[in-house]
Amino acid sequence: QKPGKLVKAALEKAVDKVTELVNPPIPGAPNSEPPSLDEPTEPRGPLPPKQDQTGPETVSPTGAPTGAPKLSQGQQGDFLTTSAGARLYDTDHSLKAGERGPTLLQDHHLREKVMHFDHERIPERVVHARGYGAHGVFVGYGTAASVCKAGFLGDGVETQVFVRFSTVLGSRGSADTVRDTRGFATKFYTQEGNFDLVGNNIPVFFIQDGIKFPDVIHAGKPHPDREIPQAQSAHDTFWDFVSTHTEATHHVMWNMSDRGIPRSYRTMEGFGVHTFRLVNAEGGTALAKFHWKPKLGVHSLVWEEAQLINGIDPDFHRRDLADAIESGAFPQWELGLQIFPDTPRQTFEGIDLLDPTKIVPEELAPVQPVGMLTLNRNTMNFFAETEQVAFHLGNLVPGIDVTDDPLLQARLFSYLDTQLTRLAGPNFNQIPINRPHTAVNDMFRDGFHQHAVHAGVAPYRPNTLDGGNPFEATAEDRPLVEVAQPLPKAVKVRQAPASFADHFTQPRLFWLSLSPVEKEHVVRAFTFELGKCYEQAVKERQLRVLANVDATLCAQVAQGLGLPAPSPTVRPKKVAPSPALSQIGQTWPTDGRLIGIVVDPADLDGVRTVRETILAGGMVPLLIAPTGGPIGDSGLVAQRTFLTARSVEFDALLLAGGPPPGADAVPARDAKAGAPGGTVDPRVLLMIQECFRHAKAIGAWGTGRAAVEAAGCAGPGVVVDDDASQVLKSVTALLGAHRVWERFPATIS
Ligand code: HDE
Repeated sequence: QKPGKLVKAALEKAVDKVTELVNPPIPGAPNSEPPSLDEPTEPRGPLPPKQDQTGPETVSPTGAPTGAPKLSQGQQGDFLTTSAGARLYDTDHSLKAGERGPTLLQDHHLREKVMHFDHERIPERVVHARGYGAHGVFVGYGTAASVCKAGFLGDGVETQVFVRFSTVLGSRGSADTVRDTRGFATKFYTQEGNFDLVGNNIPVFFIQDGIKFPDVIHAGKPHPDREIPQAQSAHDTFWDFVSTHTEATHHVMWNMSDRGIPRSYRTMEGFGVHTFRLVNAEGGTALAKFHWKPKLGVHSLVWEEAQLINGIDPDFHRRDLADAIESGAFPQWELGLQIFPDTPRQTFEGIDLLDPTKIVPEELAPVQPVGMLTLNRNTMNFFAETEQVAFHLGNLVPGIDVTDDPLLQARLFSYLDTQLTRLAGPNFNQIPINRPHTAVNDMFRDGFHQHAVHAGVAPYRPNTLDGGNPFEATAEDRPLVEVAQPLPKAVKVRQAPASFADHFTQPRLFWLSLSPVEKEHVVRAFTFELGKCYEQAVKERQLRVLANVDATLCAQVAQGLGLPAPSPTVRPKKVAPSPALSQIGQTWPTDGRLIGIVVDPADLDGVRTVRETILAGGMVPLLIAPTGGPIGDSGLVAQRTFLTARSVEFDALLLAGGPPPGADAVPARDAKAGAPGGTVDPRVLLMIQECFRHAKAIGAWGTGRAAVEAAGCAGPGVVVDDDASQVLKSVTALLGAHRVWERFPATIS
């Protein structure tokens, strides 16, 4: 083509686009029914558009609105624009000298688009990189008033919160159900400023002094030569570290227990770990530990299940949380406090409260409920919220202060420091998710990513040019005041107190508090993890550590490793078990539990009734059929197929079935298994067998029983009956105990 023709064609195209711009097509009515939000697992149309996220008004130092637009400006208006707001007519073709010609440097849109894309990733967190967040509300009970004056704990006071759950070791794209500690970080947007409770699901930590944090993390992260293994503690450097640092033993016991593989974020406890100092309205102080108690109980996966899930659904925990919130099954945790007198020794019943490797058993200091957290809103944008949220345990409010726990003290430095790099500059508290929901009037200025438009001229104190603003708060204005804690007479040393030296009594306390099944799981976890190590010396050293915890534990792990069990080197102290540490033995609500139903065309009425009863009970039914789509003309839709379903997704499994052959005219069933001749599809068999192995309740009615029989599964927790509703009733009752514990072989008493 001649250049003239090319120019003409380009011009025509541009004119067409501009005409379209000037006369934009009228947005049509939504092309689908308004989607129902009550059951996220059903196929459905797109969600309604979400409101744009707006940050608080930008305020000048004198408190007057600056008139500047609100912070968040995502997706305003209908048209695609440049970041400077110019409307664009084409984002699919770069500007070229002719259709086949070179791309022109002047194409600002191309350069801007690619430049921005190139910089979309920010450094992941150095620990806790993989996480998932949700919004919620915290309501105080007022029961903490005698010990803590924090306004958000007041009776009926509602405070917005954002919670981020995380694993510790894995990278941002790692799997959810690895064996690891989980982070449980909560930002309370209180009227007195943000309070961050940055806790874990394990109440103790690996180390007693923050100076060792880089060491323990270097040991836990993948080996530096090959960057293997990802998100695992089952490797030599981890066990090399913990076996040479016996202070880590208590945390390791928890990690190797079922606590290291939670079923869901919703079924995890949370702990502030450190002891904090509380102040009441009269200025009196008390020491306290924070606890989050999940309303659904503490519940875990079994190890084989966790490993399978890592491949089958690496997003298992985040999906579970988001689905539950979207379906209205809002997860709840009660905040509780263990309160101790603030004595000069800072100990309770002989336990050093400044040692973060120690708990205080609940039997000695009960957890007193002070408020309720409800997570009720999913994030709108993962990056903006979950990725950019910046927690810091220095974010305190009047009534809560830190203690001299040397782990806590190092953390006070680390979080600010790490955010500087991760969020590229010092203004990260201006990011919408981090902004307090109360007036901010600091004298910090400028810096990368400064979003506030400070109108004053005198960011210093005292000043006369900004009318003296900002003013310092007086006692009546509820300022954040550090407790005037007297210091012990001391000399500067790099030493730990003698009370930090007992590394075995509490690991033993934990072990002795577990039920036989839980102990069995701990033995298997140690055996698995050490079995993955290559270095014989590491395994032997860790066995010597276990010998000082408990002889049975040590002997069983040693047997699994094929090594001799060493003798203890430390005489165990007498210790009373703490029943509160066991996860087994109670009945819990079944809200949000997932029940798989292998449908049978011979009993669609039964399936429909069971499905409705499950929904009415606040649980989630998932229909599994040989193929996807509508199931006959029943109005039911298959949510999983034999190809997409795997047992690990369900908390219980039901197998529907018509009346037994001969009972009436219905032919022998073959549709359940989707296979001819009445043989059971091997994928259904596998589902039943895995559920059985993982101690899940299984129910079958009618000819559904045949599949259970074919799988060779019988015994406790396998419910068969002709009446579907009876089966469901029994299975729901079993779910309340989480698992059919009797199914695990108990070799330890
Ligand atoms: Fe953290 N920790 N930590 N940590 N931690 C971080 O801060 C650190 C510790 C915890 O969802 C980092 O913003 C040191 C105990 C959670 O964004 C970093 C020490 C507990 C999260 C950091 C500890 C925690 C972090 C990495 C030893 C339980 C995720 C990214 C002195 C009480 C927060 C970041 C989120 C994150 C340092 C020990 C909990 C590097 C130095 C003990 C839940 O600053």
